[in-house]
Amino acid sequence: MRKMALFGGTFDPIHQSHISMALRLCDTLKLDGVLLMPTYVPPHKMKTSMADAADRLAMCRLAVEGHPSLSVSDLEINRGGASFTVDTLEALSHLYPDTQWYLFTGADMFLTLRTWYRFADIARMAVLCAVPRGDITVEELKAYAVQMEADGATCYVDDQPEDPISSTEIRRRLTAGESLNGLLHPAVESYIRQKGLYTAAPMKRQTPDEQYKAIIRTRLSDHRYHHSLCVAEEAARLAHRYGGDAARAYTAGLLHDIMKDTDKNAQLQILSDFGILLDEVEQVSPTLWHARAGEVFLRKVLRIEDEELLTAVRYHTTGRPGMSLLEKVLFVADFTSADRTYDDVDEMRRLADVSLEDAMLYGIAYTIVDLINRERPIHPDTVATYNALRGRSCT
Ligand code: DGI
Ligand code: FE
Ligand code: FE
Repeated sequence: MRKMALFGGTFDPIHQSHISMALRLCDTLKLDGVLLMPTYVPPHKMKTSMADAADRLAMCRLAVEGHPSLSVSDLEINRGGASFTVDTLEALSHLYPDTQWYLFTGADMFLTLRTWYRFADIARMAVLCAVPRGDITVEELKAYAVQMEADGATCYVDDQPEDPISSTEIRRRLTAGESLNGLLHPAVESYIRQKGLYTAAPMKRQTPDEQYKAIIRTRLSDHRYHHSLCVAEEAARLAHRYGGDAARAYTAGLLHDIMKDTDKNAQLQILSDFGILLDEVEQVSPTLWHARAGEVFLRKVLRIEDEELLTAVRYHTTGRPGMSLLEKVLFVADFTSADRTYDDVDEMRRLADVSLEDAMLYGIAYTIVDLINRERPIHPDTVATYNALRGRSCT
């Protein structure tokens, strides 16, 4: 039987002691994983400084990156409205059969558990866990646990107190412009700063492209960041030349390699978190993962909904038959951007200005030859794209 914990909270924002506590309890209780569940907060209950649900969710996803045992669920946020813990546990039992659940609650919440809606059912479905903190001692928690156990619950009270940092203190520091030194995951901190969250006077609104640049800057090496800016410029130029939407092509260029420098295991993790199965060639070709993981990251974490842009990112490495103008532009721009220096780059650039299809064919042929020389498998989408373009140029 699997052992999983449900760790609910507003996570406004999620901070490093949430993560270290989740990791520590996961280890101590020998759990297979911890599911972070940011709670929905109805608009009328939101304090003015509170981040909205999409931002809280995005920050959680950034904070768990690189921790395979931690994952994030949008169940309660997507459900909207108030969620009772008992309903969430019931939903999770269906989603994760054969799983023993553990419920992590804050020390203050733990001391009210017996008053929760359908407490008996909660106690039947989950082991109730708590961690002491400054004002609430282990003894106090254990005394309450004994009472709950008399009512049939199973409890676990940890004896190591929680770190004293709190989200309230973090928000106060952010509003006051004080340093956070290490209290937040760097990606969460830059997300907060980019989006101007928790500041009393929100900063001048950044355009989406400015936000995206800041986000890729923290995720990519200098070299890859430079490449992304060059691909953005080149994609905008090509889109303009062929009568497409240059602004959208620019954005696609900025974002296309967003997962390229992410740890390979973290790339696999985001794919499996969202139920993406890799085909046989993908399984043995880590260079193909960043395109698929990139699409998922843009969709789920950055909440981009432009399907054509998402598709362009997904297929930017292999191509696919029947690509749209935006997809072709991104695909070609990745070969002809100003930072590229391979042998045939001049020929490729010349072709790109004559015909996007001719340039794609040349680029794919080059890739296929290179893959054969390196004894690497060729993805079926690459082959299908090559054949479709070849067929076109033969007729
Ligand atoms: O991310 P970039 O380096 O800018 O460029 P890209 O996304 O086109 O990735 C190029 C890499 O992907 C290169 O190492 C070759 C690899 N690749 C491209 N097509 C295939 C492929 N690998 C396999 N196994 N099969 C393919 O069809
Ligand atoms: Fe790429
Ligand atoms: Fe690229």
